[in-house]
Amino acid sequence: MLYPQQNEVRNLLELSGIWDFQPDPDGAGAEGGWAQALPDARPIAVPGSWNEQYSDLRDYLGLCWYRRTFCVPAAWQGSRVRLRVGSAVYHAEVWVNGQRVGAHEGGHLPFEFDVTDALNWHDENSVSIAVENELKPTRVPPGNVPSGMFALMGSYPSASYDFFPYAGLHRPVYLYSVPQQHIEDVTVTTEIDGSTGLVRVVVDQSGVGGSCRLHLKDSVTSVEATVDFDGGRAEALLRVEDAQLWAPGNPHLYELTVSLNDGNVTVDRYRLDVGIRTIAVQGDQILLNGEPIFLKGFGRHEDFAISGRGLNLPLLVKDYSLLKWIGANSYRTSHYPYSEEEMCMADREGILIIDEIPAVGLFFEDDDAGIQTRLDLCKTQMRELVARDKNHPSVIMWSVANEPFPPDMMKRFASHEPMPVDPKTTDFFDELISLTRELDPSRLVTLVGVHGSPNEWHELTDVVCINRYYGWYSQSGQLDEGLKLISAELDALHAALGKPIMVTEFGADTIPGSHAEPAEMWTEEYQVLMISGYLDAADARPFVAGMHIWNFADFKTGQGNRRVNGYNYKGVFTRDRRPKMVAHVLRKRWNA
Ligand code: BDP
Repeated sequence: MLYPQQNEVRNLLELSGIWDFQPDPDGAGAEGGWAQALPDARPIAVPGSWNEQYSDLRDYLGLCWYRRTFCVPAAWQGSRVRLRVGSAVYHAEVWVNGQRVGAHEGGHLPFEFDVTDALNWHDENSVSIAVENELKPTRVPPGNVPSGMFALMGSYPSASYDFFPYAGLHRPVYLYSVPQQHIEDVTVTTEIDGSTGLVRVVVDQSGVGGSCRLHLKDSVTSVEATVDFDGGRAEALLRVEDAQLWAPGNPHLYELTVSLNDGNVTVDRYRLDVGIRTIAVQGDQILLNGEPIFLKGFGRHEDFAISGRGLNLPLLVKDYSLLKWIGANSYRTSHYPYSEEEMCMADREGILIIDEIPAVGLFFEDDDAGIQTRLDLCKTQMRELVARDKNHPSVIMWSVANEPFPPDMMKRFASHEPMPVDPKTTDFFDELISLTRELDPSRLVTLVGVHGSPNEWHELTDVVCINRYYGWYSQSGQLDEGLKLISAELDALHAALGKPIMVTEFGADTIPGSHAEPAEMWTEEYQVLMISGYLDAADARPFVAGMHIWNFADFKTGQGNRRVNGYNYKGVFTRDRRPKMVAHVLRKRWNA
């Protein structure tokens, strides 16, 4: 799915801004009744989360209506016009001029509808979007799950995950035009042959016939090819001699221009950045461009005061500057896809991404129909994510889930030995991982396991990713004991699985300004000792291919007896991006 673009042929109108807005707890606007007009509208910012903009809506996750008007430039007549929503959490239904144009389930991923036939060309138009984020066990991520860990912890609102269930239109809304015959999709994959970069480009168009001109260039290179469409598809291999490879430290990007030609006339055009790089696993190492790479970085969140989970561009720039400052080379989009603007920034700044679907808090205790519903949703989300992010060189690995809970979770928490798991759960991930590999054979696939996650699940993946909190949730206050256990478990996992291992989460809640000697839980000293201890354990084991600290910054959660102020305080930075003591320790270590 191509990101909308303004160029010589295509046009773009961003509809972000202040919209009319009204909560609809009783469903009074049902069947699109409120798509004509909102009876008692108040203003709201798009993008943004409604929970941060109005006190009475902080915990409200039911239906809300967004509405605004716009005019379409006359020059767009004759084109196809699409309405594109970057992210609506969790379910959205869309009307243009009172006419229903479609619906989408699942947050954090873009969707679009062709609205050409619903538009007024000589008058104002309206768009209405009804959004709700009700927490239900059969959604991904689930909520209001009656049993299991999250039910026990009793967090409010009752999400099955440890971050605030922000709701609303979180990313820009665009109206854009494409010509009648247009480029529908472009897929780029790269390989390396000696000093030559091989760039395979597949172009899909809406019609048939015509030719496709490809031009790949940077300041020294210019490679061109023209190929005829075979039906709706054209395919070419571009050879770049003395290619500059894309990698952290030198994230070199070439610009690819794709032109759809009918005879001598260019009917459509699309440009995208291309990074030439390969990613693979060999034995117990991750190889980027054929060389071992160690992933240093974080799990993160899209989270900030007032903007909530809404796209916040100054925050995005600030976070990348801090990632550079501290010497990180990677992060995971825990626990949902981040904005496309984030992915472009990662390409440009040379940050490696583990790209995760919103499959957090998966469980297996309900009936087969419930499990199947979640599997189908996970598959849809993976299809949508790969379609969105397949051309980003920064994305090196897909993550199919974070911490799915095996059925006998409580026993597993107590045990330090691997326990066999119900094969139906392994089949679930086998199906999801096989689909992911089919969708994109060029990248790695992982599943991020909770303490006690079965080896059978990790056997399915390219890289073993585990989240561990020895010294925090278990062995509390006994770091030495905790560090012995993480070391022993890393060795056992390596002996059993023989693959690269990453610890994708480890960390300690830390109240900034809290100190103790000797170190105690919640102090800055304890965070320093815990994170340093885990990093030392990894350094002593060459099969550990990466360490991601939980979390980059403090973030908002629901209310619960383990979450002071409704925050998770495991950030290396505070929520307003001030460094805690450990940030300086990491900066020295990662820049050494
Ligand atoms: C892990 C989860 C993460 C939590 C973290 C924590 O993957 O979302 O925020 O624990 O408890 O289990 O801090």
